[in-house]
Amino acid sequence: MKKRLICLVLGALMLLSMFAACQPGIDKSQASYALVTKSAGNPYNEKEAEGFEAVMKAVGVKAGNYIIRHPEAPTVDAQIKVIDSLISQGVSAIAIAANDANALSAKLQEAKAAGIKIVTLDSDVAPADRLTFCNQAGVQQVAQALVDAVYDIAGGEGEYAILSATSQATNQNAWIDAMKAIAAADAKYSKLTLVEVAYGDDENQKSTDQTQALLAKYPNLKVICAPTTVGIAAAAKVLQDKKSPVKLTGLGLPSEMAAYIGDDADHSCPYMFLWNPIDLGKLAAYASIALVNGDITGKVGDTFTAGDMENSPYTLTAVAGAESYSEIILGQPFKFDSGNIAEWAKIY
Ligand code: RAM
Repeated sequence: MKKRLICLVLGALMLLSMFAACQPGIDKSQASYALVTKSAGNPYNEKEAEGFEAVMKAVGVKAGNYIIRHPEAPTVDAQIKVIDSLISQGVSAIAIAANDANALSAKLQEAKAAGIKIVTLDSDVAPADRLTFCNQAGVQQVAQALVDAVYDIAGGEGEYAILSATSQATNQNAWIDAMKAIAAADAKYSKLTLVEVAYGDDENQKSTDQTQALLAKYPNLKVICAPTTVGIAAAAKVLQDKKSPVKLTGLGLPSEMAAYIGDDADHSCPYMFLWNPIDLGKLAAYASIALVNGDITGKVGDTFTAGDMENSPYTLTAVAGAESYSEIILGQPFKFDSGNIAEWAKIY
């Protein structure tokens, strides 16, 4: 009797181990996760990385098994170099904030063919080149908040300019296109004139130079809208140092903008928006893990848990205009003004 029981238990154990061996990716302890940001030297990207790393540590991924890469410049070439090295290292997943919507396609397809799960965050690629996109806030919501801010700060009429990041950045281009569409569709905005979209390439000096050029070119300029944390910080300093009457809004990192936010003539930016970039990095980490574990495949309707994150569990929803592809919306754009900037500046 005893013998038969032992045989049964041993048999069951053997079956179990055979089953485990057949399961792809069953040895989760060996999975490795990479984060590729847009570029080095941008504190926003460092905050994303902070969130990504915090999750990796919290779920017990070993130090060597998560890799954070800030490419040397916000360019496709710099990202391709990094992806090449990640493919040869054989990572399990890459979370990337793309510097171009299309030019990474071949390299991402190569990574996919090597069995790597691709997820985007912050700045997307063509949906067929990734499994899902961690979207900081809906494109429409961001664009609406920015158009309304320009309208409000300009007093409903006059010239405004946009100071963007690189001309290829998917996220900035999506917001700018949506801003133009919103402004064109409603007569309310008809007295606002967009004079130029300038590009500071998410570099401080270039953004500073572009701000100065805008001021020189458009003497009637009322507002600059910079949907980039690098651009807005550079423009804020130029305008405030010059005591310029031109006002600023856009997307800024509270820690970099605290000195410039205020309602009086001494401050260049009455208010601005952002989301929590640390949480965006966390979301990308949890999405990567869920993809590697097979908890989600990237299809619309998939759900996954994300530790103690506020909106966990998250659901993959359809991308507007490309309904068979998914994205994960982190939340809503959040407004920072003189009333709350000091508190948020301590966090990110
Ligand atoms: C810059 C980057 C980033 C963008 C923020 C708002 O740091 O361009 O991609 O999301 O600004």
